Amino acid sequence: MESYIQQRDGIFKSVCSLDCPDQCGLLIHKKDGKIVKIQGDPDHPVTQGNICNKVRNMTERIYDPKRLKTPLKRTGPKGSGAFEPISWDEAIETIRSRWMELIEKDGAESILPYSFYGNMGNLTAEGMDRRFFHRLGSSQLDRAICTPAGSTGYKYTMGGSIGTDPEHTTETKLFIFWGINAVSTNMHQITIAQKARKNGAKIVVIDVHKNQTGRMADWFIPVLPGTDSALALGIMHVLFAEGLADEAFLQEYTVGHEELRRHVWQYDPDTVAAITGVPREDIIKLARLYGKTSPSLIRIGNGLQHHDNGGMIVRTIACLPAITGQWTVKGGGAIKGNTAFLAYNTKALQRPDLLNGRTPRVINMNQLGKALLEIADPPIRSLFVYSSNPAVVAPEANKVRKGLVREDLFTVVHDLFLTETARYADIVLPASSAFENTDFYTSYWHHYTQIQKPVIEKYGESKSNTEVFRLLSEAMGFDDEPLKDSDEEMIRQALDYPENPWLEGIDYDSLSEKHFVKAKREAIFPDRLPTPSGKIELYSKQMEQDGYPALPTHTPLAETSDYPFLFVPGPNHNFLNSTFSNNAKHIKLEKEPKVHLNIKDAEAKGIKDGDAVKIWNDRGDCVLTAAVGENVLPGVVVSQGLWADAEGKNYLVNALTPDRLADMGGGATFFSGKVDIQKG
Ligand SMILES: Nc1nc2c(c(=O)[nH]1)N[C@H]1C(S)=C(S)[C@@H](COP(=O)(O)OP(=O)(O)OC[C@H]3O[C@@H](n4cnc5c(=O)[nH]c(N)nc54)[C@H](O)[C@@H]3O)O[C@H]1N2
Ligand SMILES: Nc1nc2c(c(=O)[nH]1)N[C@H]1C(S)=C(S)[C@@H](COP(=O)(O)OP(=O)(O)OC[C@H]3O[C@@H](n4cnc5c(=O)[nH]c(N)nc54)[C@H](O)[C@@H]3O)O[C@H]1N2
Ligand code: SF4
Ligand SMILES: [Mo]
Repeated sequence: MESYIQQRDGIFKSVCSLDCPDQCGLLIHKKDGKIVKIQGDPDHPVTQGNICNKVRNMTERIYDPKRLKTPLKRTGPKGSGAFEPISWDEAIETIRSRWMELIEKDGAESILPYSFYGNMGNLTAEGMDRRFFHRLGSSQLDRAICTPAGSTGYKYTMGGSIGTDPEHTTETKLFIFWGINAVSTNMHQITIAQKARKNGAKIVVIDVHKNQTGRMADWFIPVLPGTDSALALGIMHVLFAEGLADEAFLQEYTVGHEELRRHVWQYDPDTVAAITGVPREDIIKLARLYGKTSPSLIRIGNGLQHHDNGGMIVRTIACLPAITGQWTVKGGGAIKGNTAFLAYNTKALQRPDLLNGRTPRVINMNQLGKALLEIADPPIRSLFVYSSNPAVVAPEANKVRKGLVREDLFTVVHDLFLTETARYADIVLPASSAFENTDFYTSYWHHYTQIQKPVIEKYGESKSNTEVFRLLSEAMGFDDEPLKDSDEEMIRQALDYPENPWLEGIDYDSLSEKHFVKAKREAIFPDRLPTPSGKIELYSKQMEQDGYPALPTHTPLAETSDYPFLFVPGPNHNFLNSTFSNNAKHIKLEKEPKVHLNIKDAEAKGIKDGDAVKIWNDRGDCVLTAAVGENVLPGVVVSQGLWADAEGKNYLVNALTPDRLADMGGGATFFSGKVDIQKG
């Protein structure tokens, strides 16, 4: 396998591995075999040489002395962080023998893998690991922590993860950033919008928090959490009432527009204002702006879907561009995600055939605590965590930790660092960084597939995810050929996928030569939408069959407790979920974990800017620093960032979040919890 490792000096093309839509092209500068600088690749058509601070400072993380060099075994109580180094042979043999015992006694379903996208490389995130666990017949994980509520909702309307080509949005005249903190989480869409603004484009931001993104907008519209369906329905009401709908488009490309027109009559601006907190005049003004500006783009964020009603919210917003006929306008439409254009052969990569007819139970990753504490038949007796940090990122964190501390749970964690989760492990395995691995990457925003070849040697004795699962396969005595495939072979298999015509010309060789190759996107209209009708489904029979209202509808949040504040604990600018929360440089940039509250609420509670604030509910508590102002509406408190455990501090926001599932896709409901606050 070709790699750049042997070349000790030079500049090498690479790709950002983080769970971020932008998936930047990178240039890695090496001197004496070490990375000395990370820069954006100016040749990358979308990201054009700009990268975020997080990754500009990535060398701090790659060479952080805290990085794990060898496997470890636990020597003290779970959670205490007492470990000693062991060899890979001992680590693998320990896992093998414990698993053999468990399989004998309780069956393979007593073992649960737990992973997410700490590294977005497709081989790393869903390659050899899936093959291995399929062969093992372990319990399966429903990886529902991030997008499925919204993706399911969007799919009901549009048929799949298909949106506007971001490269076309240079022509857009109206950007609506809806429930997305894009300055932090999709910075290149902001760069494009800023450029378009120089040509007269307007930027509207609809959010529960006037954060960096809200502050750069031409118009910021604050909304109450979980009420965005009502707002979208109110916009539809005005569009239809004032003749701003594109009747020709509706006629040709949608189903159910007559039903929708009648249905939204009830969502008049006064009704909607009472639900959303957006004044009636603003609803009308927004609808007129949207109805009269073309091309317009709605960038639908992930914040929206982390609510009890998140699937329906996204389903509803996704109807808007159809009403104004934006899908046939270059630079018009919406982007929730764009993964369909880069869909590859997941069966060939993940090999579900290795299940051999077995159908192991599926456990939703949003309910890890519940699963560890309550599942009985058979109980989960072993957890293998990789590319994720559930002790910090999963909801109901106290339940999760109570599960992790179980003496009879055999836990293995594969990571680059001794994370909060790893501290509960019996065996810790050191992971190589993305720059040390081979992989291919498919953005969920732009249309490029990219390749990563190893740039530096593996740190210490660390190993990639594919290596670890090959080793485990061998140790378990699994002889199946797919468990022995090389990384290059897996990339070739995954990209061999004639079923996706957009992928034509993207393969291992073209990627090796060009580093990034664009999907051959063609127009998806008039009749190529993958919905049951082939059209945009404003009325969805499928939804009706699945037990939802067929038309977009507002439903209130589900929490029944009486706590007075809605709590929205989102991500922050300088971390990537919990990644970087343990790196000194990134912590310094982020300063401290804040909780934003409205001045009226702060006064009523006697809280001043800079005070420590205790936030609590029945599930748990945490203590953050008050940022008092008018950046959130009264009744709403917003925190930013998934902070690492710090001595003497309690920053664990997920101690308060519910493990209820969203209305669709088994999604998480991080932002639908209620809390109380006091000076702490
Ligand atoms: N810097 C940085 N970038 C990241 C990440 C990170 O942690 N840090 N995480 C990555 C990942 S995994 C993801 S999923 C994405 C997430 O990034 P985004 O898609 O931006 O999603 P969030 O930041 O979760 O929430 C977006 C916004 O939704 C708002 N919000 C919450 N509830 C509501 C509501 O009911 N209505 C409205 N209108 N707004 C609401 C929040 O205040 C927030 O500003 O970012 C990715 N990129
Ligand atoms: N309160 C609240 N909670 C949230 C969210 C929120 O907005 N609010 N956002 C949710 C969302 S959208 C998401 S996507 C999840 C994200 O949750 P996670 O996917 O767990 O994300 P990270 O916390 O970044 O943890 C990733 C871990 O993977 C490790 N890692 C990186 N590369 C590799 C590798 O190649 N191999 C191995 N084995 N490990 C690797 C990193 O070191 C890191 O410890 O968090 C969710 N949790
Ligand atoms: S985290 Fe996002 S913006 Fe930063 S370098 Fe990676 S892909 Fe680009
Ligand atoms: Mo996410």
